[in-house]
Amino acid sequence: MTTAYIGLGSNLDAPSRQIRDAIRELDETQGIELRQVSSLYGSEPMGPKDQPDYVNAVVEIETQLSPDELLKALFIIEDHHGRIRERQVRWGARTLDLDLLLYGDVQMNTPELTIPHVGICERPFVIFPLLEIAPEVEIPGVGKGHQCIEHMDPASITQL
Ligand code: PH2
Ligand code: MG
Ligand code: MG
Repeated sequence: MTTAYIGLGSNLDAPSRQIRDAIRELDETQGIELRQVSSLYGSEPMGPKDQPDYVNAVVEIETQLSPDELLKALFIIEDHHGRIRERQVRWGARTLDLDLLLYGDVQMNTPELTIPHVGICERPFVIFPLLEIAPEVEIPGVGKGHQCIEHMDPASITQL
């Protein structure tokens, strides 16, 4: 079993409900056990500004799935939420985004999957919810998670 962290984001079609439903679906997925769930956080969009604000959260899971199997499971849940990958603008609006943030102490970089996820340490809507449930988290290749927020404005996100 490996401890992994998943980042959830949504800014379309009742984002908070999308996030809550996705957390339930993760819990119901074979090979995934939900361990911890952060609060939901609201923030302005990173990227194009002509889209609604986002709701984000992070969950901790224990999993028997490999990173690739876990990524496939995340895609299936994203697809349930009507996410249309082909028509998507980079950093544009989406009903559900599930990002594999950390998988044990694994570091990998393939065309399909980069672990740790890029931007964990730079994005307030990822690092604050992650630290809420895992204050001592280590980001392989980066360092202590809490160091990431030293120069970050906590007001850039709102706990919902
Ligand atoms: N996700 C994006 C683009 N911009 N901004 C915030 N605040 N939160 C997100 O999850 C987010 C974003 C594309 O996945
Ligand atoms: Mg994302
Ligand atoms: Mg994604």
